[in-house]
Amino acid sequence: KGESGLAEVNALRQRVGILEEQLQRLQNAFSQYKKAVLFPDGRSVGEKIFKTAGSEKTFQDAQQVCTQAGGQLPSPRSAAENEALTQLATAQNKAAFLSMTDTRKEGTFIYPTGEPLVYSNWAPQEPNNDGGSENCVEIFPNGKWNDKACGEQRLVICEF
Ligand code: 289
Ligand code: CA
Repeated sequence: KGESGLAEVNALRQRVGILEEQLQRLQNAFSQYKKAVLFPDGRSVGEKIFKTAGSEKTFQDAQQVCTQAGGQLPSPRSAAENEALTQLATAQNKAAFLSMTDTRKEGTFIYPTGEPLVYSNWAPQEPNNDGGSENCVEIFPNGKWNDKACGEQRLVICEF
């Protein structure tokens, strides 16, 4: 009984050792893939990945591009996420659309889920609903936000 118990423990130790090696190999491969996928137009922040294809589209078309790719337009929920988007906009020297809109209720910006903003980084005097028709949000290369007409063409960045 005692001897067979020891044999079982040793067999389990060997299996754990093999699993640890396999996990290490997977971690190394994953880290390599992340670097390749993020170079040069992606950023990883927490569990989110932001990536731009470099093209400029209206809000509706940008939304379609992102959902088609299995992602969505970016919803920065923290300064760290906003900074990651800022780096992409700066690299392209272009303003990009964010996901949020105030179409349902003027002045109340919400995420596509309907949830109100948990973070914002408006430029001074914004949002101002200029001309009475600015229901979308752009992020400038300096990271500040402006409400903007959804029909304008802006850099497409998707969140995954
Ligand atoms: O059409 C008006 C926009 O281009 C922007 O013009 C000015 O920069 C500011 O009034 C902005 O708020 C506005 O979105
Ligand atoms: Ca504005």
